[in-house]
Amino acid sequence: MGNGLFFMTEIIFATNNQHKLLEIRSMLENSFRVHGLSELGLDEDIPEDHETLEENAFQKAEFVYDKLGRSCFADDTGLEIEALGGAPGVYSARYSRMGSPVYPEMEVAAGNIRKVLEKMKGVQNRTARFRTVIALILGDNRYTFEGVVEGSIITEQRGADGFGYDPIFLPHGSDKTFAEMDLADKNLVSHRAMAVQKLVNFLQSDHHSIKKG
Ligand code: ITT
Repeated sequence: MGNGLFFMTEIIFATNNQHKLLEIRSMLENSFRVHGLSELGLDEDIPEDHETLEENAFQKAEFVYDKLGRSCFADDTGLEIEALGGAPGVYSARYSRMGSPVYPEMEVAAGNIRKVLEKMKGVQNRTARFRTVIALILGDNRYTFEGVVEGSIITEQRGADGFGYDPIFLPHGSDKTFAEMDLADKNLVSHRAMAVQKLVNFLQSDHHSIKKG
């Protein structure tokens, strides 16, 4: 952390997802104060309509940077299932609302899980990965950090913690799904944790430090 006089203590996380905010806050609690958007009075839906995680992550970060004029980062995450050709991937958030089948009557996360389980019925190759891309805007500069966790899709939901696709994702080497892990355990191995660790290493390196206060 350089000469100890300079370090970034505050950063804005451009997300509307309270689960992501909780995860990242808990990872960074000893080094950064992470501000979510609602505490900054920004409650609008942030558009994300590109074809890659990286473009979407930048779209979210740029949106917030334009509104607030302050350095910030955003996270775009996808679940990539090998047997489905990488789907839902960049469309993970709205999977149950597009293509076929659709589950408009179900809450989105429940519908997304239902659709994956439906598409994976009888499929032998269950290999999948979560990929997170974090886009950071620091003044005039733009950076990305990626985290990936390999695992598999199970045949029935397990666990009540976490969010999104966590109940059907079993990380390699674990007998618990992400939804059966507490926050601290998920943060030891998750895609998001890996991307955040790279972000932190970068922010804490001498060259990119920002003056405290
Ligand atoms: P923001 O864009 O506001 O950050 P979001 O929920 O729209 O929030 P993404 O577009 O990155 O975030 O999420 C894509 C989908 O993947 C969405 O359905 C999430 O619930 C799911 N997802 C993201 N991270 C996940 C994780 O760690 N575990 C399980 N599902 C996750």
